[in-house]
Amino acid sequence: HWEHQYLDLMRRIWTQGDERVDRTGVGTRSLFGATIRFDLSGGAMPLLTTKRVYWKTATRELLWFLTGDTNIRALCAQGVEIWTDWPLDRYRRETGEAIERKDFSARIVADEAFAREWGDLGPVYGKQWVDWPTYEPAGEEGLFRRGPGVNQIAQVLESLKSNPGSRRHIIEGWNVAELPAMALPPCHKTYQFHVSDGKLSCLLYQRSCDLGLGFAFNMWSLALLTRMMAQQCNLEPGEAVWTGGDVHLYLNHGSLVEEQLSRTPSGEARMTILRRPESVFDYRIEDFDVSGYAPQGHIAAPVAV
Ligand code: DHF
Ligand code: TMP
Repeated sequence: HWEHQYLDLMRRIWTQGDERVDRTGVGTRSLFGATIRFDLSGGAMPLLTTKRVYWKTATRELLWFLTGDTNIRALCAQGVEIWTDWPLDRYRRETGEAIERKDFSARIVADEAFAREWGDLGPVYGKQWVDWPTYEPAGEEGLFRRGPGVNQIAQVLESLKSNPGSRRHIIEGWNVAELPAMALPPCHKTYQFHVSDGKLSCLLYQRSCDLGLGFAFNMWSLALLTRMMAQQCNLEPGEAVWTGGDVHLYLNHGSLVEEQLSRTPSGEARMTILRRPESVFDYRIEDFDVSGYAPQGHIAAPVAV
């Protein structure tokens, strides 16, 4: 079962990882450099079965990226709270107000001006994926103005169709000039697509991975994006290859690690895309049907902010 790659990595990090104090102050055990591969043929999807993964939440996040939006308002309005903690943290720090998360989220949804001021994550994934900023000379020497943004997703789709053998099918989130303005610099930062034998594969390079929490979402989204891109350029799904740089387990995830390592993977989730939208930007949550997913129970774990 593919999931043994994940469980083995988890065990290795927990027992042999380098223990260190990290940015969040929580502390991690970490290992540098790991790869997990998954064969997407036949509709198979890399959903962990040793805990329930909320794939619809992860799907809503990916669809939100593709709209180019970087404000959590659209997520909160759908009940998706996975990005709420970072704007909430900033709000509490800057106003000193001890607001509850659910009240903050409700206000983001109800009050557009409030959302504009407090709900934006800066130029993160969505912005870089579909509107990477460019600059062009403007009049006087040394002055520049904004040029048209680059839609990397559309460009890669175009290059997959016109030049499938290319080694340049890349979507990049790491915009060095804009990192200071982002709530978090991108973790899943580079996606490279590859066409071979009529099949579309994708390799994700994730510079930093919370193996207990974020990974399940990142692996799902990698596969989902590959399936959508494959459908749009009439290719069969190939492989999803995940590579991590600093792969870590937070020290307060001990009970999750113990519980998950005691479980045995079983079954295989499959996904059908019920419709072929006009473009990669027109998918909706109802377009995805997952069958055969019978995971063990969800395991809650705290997120380090
Ligand atoms: N920071 C840290 N420390 N770890 C992360 O995984 C992480 N992920 C981010 C932003 N910052 C992060 C964005 N992605 C959850 C999943 C993905 C995600 C953020 C949070 C999460 O809390 N998942 C829970 C609950 C999901 C839900 O309530 O729907 C889970 O059990 O999967
Ligand atoms: P860092 O910026 O200091 O590396 O912290 C980011 C943390 O968030 C780190 O634990 C990795 C985790 N993370 C994921 O694992 N997946 C994600 O998609 C995101 C956004 C973050």
